[in-house]
Amino acid sequence: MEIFGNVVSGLGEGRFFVGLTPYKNKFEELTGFIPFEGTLNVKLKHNFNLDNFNPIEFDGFEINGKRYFGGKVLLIKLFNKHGNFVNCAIVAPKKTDHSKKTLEIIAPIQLRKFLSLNNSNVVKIVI
Ligand code: FMN
Repeated sequence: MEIFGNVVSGLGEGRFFVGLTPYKNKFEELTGFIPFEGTLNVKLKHNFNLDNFNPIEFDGFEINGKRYFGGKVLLIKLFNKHGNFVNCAIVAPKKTDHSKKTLEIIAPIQLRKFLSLNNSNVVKIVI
């Protein structure tokens, strides 16, 4: 299945969460890569329901009495317009500011740099 979307900016909060050791460890276990500390946001034209694609669920945890939510991950390939791609994953935290049209993507490397992506560039997601 192929989905197209546009690169958009976030508030940079994804970076904080992905950088937390418990999330990092979970993502390494579930995806096989240590995630770069940051998420790439991709905006779609339509709502996207991760549950249609058998995502892997992960549990939340607590640090110093603060609760961090669990969520779901789905392995994908992300392509730029030149056909270059990276194996990465969609992360859908249970609690997020994003609508169902925006996907947060984690990868072993900085996607914007490696795939030469700027805001509004079209990307292809292959599930
Ligand atoms: N938001 C929360 O309020 N509580 C959480 O426990 C939480 N866990 C998250 C875990 C991960 C791995 C990610 C990527 C995000 C999480 N968020 C959580 C969502 C962020 O608050 C925010 O909505 C989202 O990452 C958007 O960030 P951005 O503006 O950088 O795109």
